[in-house]
Amino acid sequence: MGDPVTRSGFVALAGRPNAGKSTLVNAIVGEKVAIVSDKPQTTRRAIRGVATGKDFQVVLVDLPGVQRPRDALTTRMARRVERELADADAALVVLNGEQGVGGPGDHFIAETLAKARVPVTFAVNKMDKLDRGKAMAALTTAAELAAITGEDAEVFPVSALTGEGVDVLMAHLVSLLPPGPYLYDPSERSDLPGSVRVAELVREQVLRRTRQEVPHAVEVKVDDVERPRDGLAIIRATVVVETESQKGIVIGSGGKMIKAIGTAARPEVEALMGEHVHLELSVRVKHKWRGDDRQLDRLGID
Ligand SMILES: Nc1nc2c(ncn2[C@@H]2O[C@H](COP(=O)(O)OP(=O)(O)OP(=O)(O)O)[C@@H](O)[C@H]2O)c(=O)[nH]1
Ligand SMILES: [Mg+2]
Repeated sequence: MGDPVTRSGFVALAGRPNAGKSTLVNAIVGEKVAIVSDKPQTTRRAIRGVATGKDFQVVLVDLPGVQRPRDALTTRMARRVERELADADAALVVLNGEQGVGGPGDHFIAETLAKARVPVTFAVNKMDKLDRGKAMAALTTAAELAAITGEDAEVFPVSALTGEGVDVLMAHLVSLLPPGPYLYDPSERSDLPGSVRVAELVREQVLRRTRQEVPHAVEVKVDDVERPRDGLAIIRATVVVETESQKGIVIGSGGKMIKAIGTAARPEVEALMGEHVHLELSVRVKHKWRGDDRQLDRLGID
């Protein structure tokens, strides 16, 4: 007998905004590779999270929630979703069990994937929030959606938050991948550059503290990193907003809000970088950056 065969490949996650795709990727990878919030459209880029085992490597492609494009930003997000799904070895549809499964958005996703040639798996997420009756109903509707994509599509109940059901789902995803070598160094967990991960950790704290239009209007960019001595990084980052009033909200009275954002982000940034960090945040207005392709290029959203 030879060595056990390694299976490896890309599993792209599709689902409506807020379904818990990023939470699920983090749970499988075992590290926060994607930020999470209760606001829809948290994820703006494709983020590869790498889960490596003795005989498998699953590269999970976390994606923006599937939605109707409204501006240059959401158009880019939708195109990215299409491209990544076309390139993946398998697709995982994440359904929001708490919000109810089987709405027009879920149907659109199932019908889109029915035309794709990749194997499709469904996860009904947030099972921790469902009583028995609701759980049964969600799983039944999910099975109907799965039937649209093909007779092999299976449905798994999971809770990305508690981890329940995630191992069983993972074993199934691995079984869908072709034999092949590791695609990433097993020590890697994410393909995002460190500076983008830092910017995202700051944005996560902005999302937690703002409401309505503000979370959607915020982007964060790391401008530079200085190392005055070993083990200390001074990171300067800009929080970009669209209007003066949003700038006022993010700064807060007497600078309270921006200070709270920095204080909350710092421990996570330090954990990521493995050194002490001084975060210097400034806030800048870029009028209508979400509709401006040049700004999006500059912010690295493609
Ligand atoms: N109770 C419960 N909440 C969950 C679970 N998974 C995710 N959530 C919550 O659902 C919200 C959305 O989670 P995300 O992981 O950001 O969702 P997403 O699908 O990546 O959203 P977008 O990036 O906007 O498309 C957050 O508040 C999570 O804490 C779960 O299994 N149970
Ligand atoms: Mg997300």
